[in-house]
Amino acid sequence: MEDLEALAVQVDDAQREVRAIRQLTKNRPGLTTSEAYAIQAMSVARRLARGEVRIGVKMGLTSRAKMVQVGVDEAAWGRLTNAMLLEEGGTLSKSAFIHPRLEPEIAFLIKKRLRGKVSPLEALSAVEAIAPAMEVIDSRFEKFKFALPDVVADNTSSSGLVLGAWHQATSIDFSNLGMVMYVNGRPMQIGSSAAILGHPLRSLVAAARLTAKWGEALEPGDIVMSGGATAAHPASVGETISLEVQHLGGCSITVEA
Ligand code: OOG
Ligand code: MG
Repeated sequence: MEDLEALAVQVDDAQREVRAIRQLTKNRPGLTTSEAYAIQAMSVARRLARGEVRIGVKMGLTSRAKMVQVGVDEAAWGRLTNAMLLEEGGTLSKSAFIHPRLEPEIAFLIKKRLRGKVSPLEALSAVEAIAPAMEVIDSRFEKFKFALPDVVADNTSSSGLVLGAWHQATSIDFSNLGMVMYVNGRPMQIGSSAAILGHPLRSLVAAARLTAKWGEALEPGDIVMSGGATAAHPASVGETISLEVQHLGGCSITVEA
């Protein structure tokens, strides 16, 4: 456990000091995914001890495009805190990140507790609203390279999120909505919400199941990020990156030095 705590300090320090570190599995080839989730819990506990507040969870690697981009083919989850929230229409300061990338996602706002094995219908009835969202991921590992235990220990690269307007989930069929991520007005990544496990609701079902495995639940008021529908876009200074989701509107952010 002490040994895992030391690894938690490593990833937490890398995040705070905006400094890439060596993959944990290079020094610890036997590191398991279970140990990695313990490291993640410890490193996020350090953030919470510094005053950050938990605001929900994120799913990652829930689309083929994402799995192919990073070479990891299993979905994983991470924790979101209030310090990660970026203002919609605002700026992302690139110097606060190592090598940030943006991903087009669908976010859920939870109104009823979800824990463990739930049906898609139960999951849907626990959703207050859905929103177009972009996640900022910023692997703490050199060259954005990792194996599953590394990325899990690193809170699944989580580092920021931008949310568009919330919409009542029951009024929209969000199984297959067009999603376009623009860079300075040019379409850069084009996909569909169907790329997220076939239906973003499946990502929510998976989030309830996976978090319960580690003793957690999705709580009323939580935000759940369903995972990138396309490959992530590496952010460059001067870019305005925006997402448009069919029927849901969009959100945007401008990258500054
Ligand atoms: C891992 C996190 C992936 C997503 O939406 O698929 C993720 C990474 O690619 O660094 O957040
Ligand atoms: Mg993501």
